[in-house]
Amino acid sequence: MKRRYFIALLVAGSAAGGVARLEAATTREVEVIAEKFDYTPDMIKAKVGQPLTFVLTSVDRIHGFKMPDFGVRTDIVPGVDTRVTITPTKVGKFAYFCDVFCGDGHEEMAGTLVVEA
Ligand SMILES: [Cu+2]
Repeated sequence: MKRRYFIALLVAGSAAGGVARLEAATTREVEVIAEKFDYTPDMIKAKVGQPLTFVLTSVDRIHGFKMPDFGVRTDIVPGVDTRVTITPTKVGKFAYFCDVFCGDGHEEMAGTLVVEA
């Protein structure tokens, strides 16, 4: 009886796009805006084991987004939402920074991901 109920829920869930909603509930999204020579926010908190999607946009020019500790690197293009998802596996502070030269001040363009247990 229990199993039948579970299957019925699965079918109903799929028909209503339940799989996509389930993902949305477990993956947190954080919007990151790039602009010479900052990221907003420049400090992001995350939890171990919880997927985190960065939604990256730029308001002026192409910037980069690099997080060596997570093997992430992408361009951030004005007018485009670029999505990158990570699942932190360890506690700590991890840097992200611009790796596309964008002018004087480029070297300062960085932020910190703080992963907590
Ligand atoms: Cu730059």
